Amino acid sequence: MNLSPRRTVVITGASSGIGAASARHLAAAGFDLVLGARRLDRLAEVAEPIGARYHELDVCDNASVDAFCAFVGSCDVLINNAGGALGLDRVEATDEDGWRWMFEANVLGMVRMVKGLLPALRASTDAHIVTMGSVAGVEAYAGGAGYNVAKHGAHAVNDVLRLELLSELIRVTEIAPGAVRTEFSLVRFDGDVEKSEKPYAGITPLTADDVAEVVTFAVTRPANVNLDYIAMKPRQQATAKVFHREL
Ligand code: NJP
Repeated sequence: MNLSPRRTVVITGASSGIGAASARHLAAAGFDLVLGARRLDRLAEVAEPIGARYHELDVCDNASVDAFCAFVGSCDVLINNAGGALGLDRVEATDEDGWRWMFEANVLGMVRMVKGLLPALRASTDAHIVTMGSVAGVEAYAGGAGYNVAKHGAHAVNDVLRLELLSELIRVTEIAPGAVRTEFSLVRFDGDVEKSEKPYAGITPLTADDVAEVVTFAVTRPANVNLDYIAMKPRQQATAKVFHREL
């Protein structure tokens, strides 16, 4: 049993965007943090100012996940945030490698982390698994198939975990944002700045801090409360692709 009064949160994909913002918010809320991502320099920039421990992590690689989980030690809250989208192609133009990466990162990456940290979570008196899903995990859109498949998959795994871990009282929460201004779009469009700006044209998107506040709220509820699924979007977004743009 981990009897430390300070709870430890592990965040994957903490080198930028929502993961980095969540690290800052949760550190301010009094949690101990262990952060993982592939870009160590960026991870250090997030971790060092807030006194977080950090270690290189590629959730697509079993050996990397094993090494990271060995480094973690105790864990009360696992935040599966690592992931993202690649491309916006019609099904007929499917890039299979892109689909494979999305499935690896968003679905199997989460599964590997859960498998790796379940022993530590089981040793906690109040364990919680939070996963960053997406509006794309419950809604399809043209050009979204590869990402839709991945985030629908992550959504399903979350629902399964909530059932399988029920008798162990491990909380399972999915947070599903709409448009958030992070590096997400730049990654999706392979560094093409012009294309990556288009989803934000004429709207005020969510910020990573907006989502981090919700992450913090979810993991600071009393132990008897589980927030199963939280959808959040900018005021100007109604569905995955329907926006009120002021152009
Ligand atoms: O994007 P970004 P977000 N192993 O690109 C890491 C979901 N979401 O913060 O490894 C380990 O700034 C990567 O780190 P690095 C989205 O699907 C977003 O928006 O150093 N880490 C970076 O820290 C994702 O699940 C929006 O490159 C890996 C982080 O992931 C989550 O929100 C909308 C990794 C990505 O940060 C955070 O994304 C939505 C790997 N193999 C859902 N691959 C949105 N922004 O609009 C990537 O519905 N990372």
